[in-house]
Amino acid sequence: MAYDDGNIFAKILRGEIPCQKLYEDEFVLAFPDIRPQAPIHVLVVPKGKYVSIADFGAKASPEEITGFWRAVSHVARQLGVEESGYRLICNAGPDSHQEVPHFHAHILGGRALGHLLA
Ligand code: IU
Repeated sequence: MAYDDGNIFAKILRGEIPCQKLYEDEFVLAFPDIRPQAPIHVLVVPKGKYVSIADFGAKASPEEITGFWRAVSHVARQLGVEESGYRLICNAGPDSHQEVPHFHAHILGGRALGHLLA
């Protein structure tokens, strides 16, 4: 799938739509999900234009990949869930209900999460 510059996260990254910035560096922007599924539900979005985790893994530079995952764990620490624990979810494709075609990770925490993901 080709990257669509009109997707909502692209607009947020360009500053066309506001968000509550929780963390930003050269590689990522992190902000709360508008439909939180847990007391803490934050999205970490790479600044590069990647549709999916497959696209990210195939096309991103080693610096971008390292920067992204470092930022994810940094944000989790910043949110105070490093000790209590949290779940990372990266939806990919129709069966996962990936809604926004710009790769991102969900950080979910702040309560005991269920054992099953489905
Ligand atoms: P998904 O993995 O692509 O399904 O996740 C997209 C998420 O983006 C989903 O949890 C939405 O609630 C969230 N979201 C948002 O935070 N802000 C928005 O303007 C839109 C979706 I549209």
